[in-house]
Parts: sequence; structure tokens; C-alpha cells
Amino acid sequence: MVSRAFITVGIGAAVAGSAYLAYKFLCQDEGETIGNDKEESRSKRILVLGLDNSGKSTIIHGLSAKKKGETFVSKPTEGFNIVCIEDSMNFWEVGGSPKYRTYWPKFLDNAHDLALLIYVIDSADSSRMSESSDALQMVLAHENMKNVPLLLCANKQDLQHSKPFDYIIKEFGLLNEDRKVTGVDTAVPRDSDKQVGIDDLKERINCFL
Ligand SMILES: Nc1nc2c(ncn2[C@@H]2O[C@H](COP(=O)(O)OP(=O)(O)OP(=O)(O)O)[C@@H](O)[C@H]2O)c(=O)[nH]1
Ligand SMILES: [Mg+2]
Repeated sequence: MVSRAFITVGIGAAVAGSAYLAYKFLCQDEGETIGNDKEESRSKRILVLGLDNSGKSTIIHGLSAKKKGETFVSKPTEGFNIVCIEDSMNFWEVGGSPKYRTYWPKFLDNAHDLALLIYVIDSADSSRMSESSDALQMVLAHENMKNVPLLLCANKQDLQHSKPFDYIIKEFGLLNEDRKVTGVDTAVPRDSDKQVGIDDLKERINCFL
């Protein structure tokens, strides 16, 4: 059994094709194929988006089983990451910098079977709130996202002036969304012993699987 499998893929021209190959690759566990129909149906796809530096990779890492005291030093995602946790959560994180945001629509075009969209926000960076809101609206407007529930992750709660998720949901005009919208406040500073909200996040994710 895999408790955590991680793959990083650089984005080339054929995004969808390489994503599929990456998925197939990921589902090989020491010679044993776990990517058969039964396993694939057990593992639900969760798309993780948000601006660069919001904390997507760090949160996904925080959700996986870790050794106590382990420090995770994140670097910007150049392309996308696929992370399988506990065989049931299959996270797809696409880089959030302007360069990689241009590929988001390609992922959305192929997002037919999403269980959940997790949108991560650096809730302490007021200077990028409207940029983040605009990027989210573009995602939600995609036809494949119509019925996909949204879980807003108000990250970096350890920093001064951070805003809670309920404030951000209101600010982003998400109260009247025709979909399930929930949120969670998280903090995943480098010192992983000071994590906040990760257990809560895991619980909420499981509600959608
Ligand atoms: N203080 C604090 N720093 C955080 C938190 N979460 C992430 N960081 C830091 O923020 C920086 C960016 O984190 P990443 O997880 O790489 O961000 P990302 O959203 O994956 O960025 P891209 O892959 O470039 O889109 C790193 O230096 C993290 O250590 C948090 O809750 N609190
Ligand atoms: Mg990242």
C-alpha cells in the first residue's frame, strides 16, 4: 500500500497526454499495478489551484504522513505535481505563477471526473487578493467546473493580518455560488510542528470522496 506517492511533471506542449502518462506511471507500485479499474475508481481526483506562493505544495505535503520534526522546503512548482495519499486522495497541483496559470484551462478541459477543487490563498497577502479572486472566477466559469464543490483554503494563518476563510468567501463573492462552497483556515509554516488546520482539511476532503 502506498501512503504517499509523488510525481512532478514539467509542462510541455502535450499537457493532457503527459498528465495521463504521469498518472499511469504513478499507479505502478514496485511492480504491482494499482492503476486498474477498481483502484482508479477508489482514487478520486482533487485539483489544487491558487496563485504562486499561496502554499499549495506545502499543504499537500502537510496532508501526507510525515516523520515528526520533518521540515519540508518547498520550491515553486514548474509544471504540475500529482500526489496520491492513502490510495484515496489523488491531488493534482498545477503551478500558480503567471506562466503556469496559462495552462490551467488545459487542465480544466480534461477535468471531467473531479471530486473537489481546493483553492489555496495566501490569506496574509492583501496585495494579491483581487488577482487571486480573478484567477478563481476564471476557473469556476469553466463548463467542466459547473458542479464541482469548492474548498477554499485560507493559508498562512500564522502571519500577521491574515484573513479567515469566511471573510475571503464573502470578499470573493462566493456566497451565492450555485455549488457547495466551504473553507478551512490553515497554517503550514516550515516548522511543521506548528501546523494548523491540516487535520480539519483532511476531514473536509474526506467528506467529498
Ligand atoms: N508562514 C507560512 N509560510 C508558508 C505557509 N504555507 C506555505 N508557506 C511558504 O510559502 C512559500 C510558497 O509555498 P509553496 O507551497 O511552494 O507555494 P505554491 O502555492 O505551491 O507555489 P507554486 O508552486 O509556485 O504555485 C514557501 O516558502 C512555503 O514555506 C504557511 O502557512 N505559513
Ligand atoms: Mg507548488
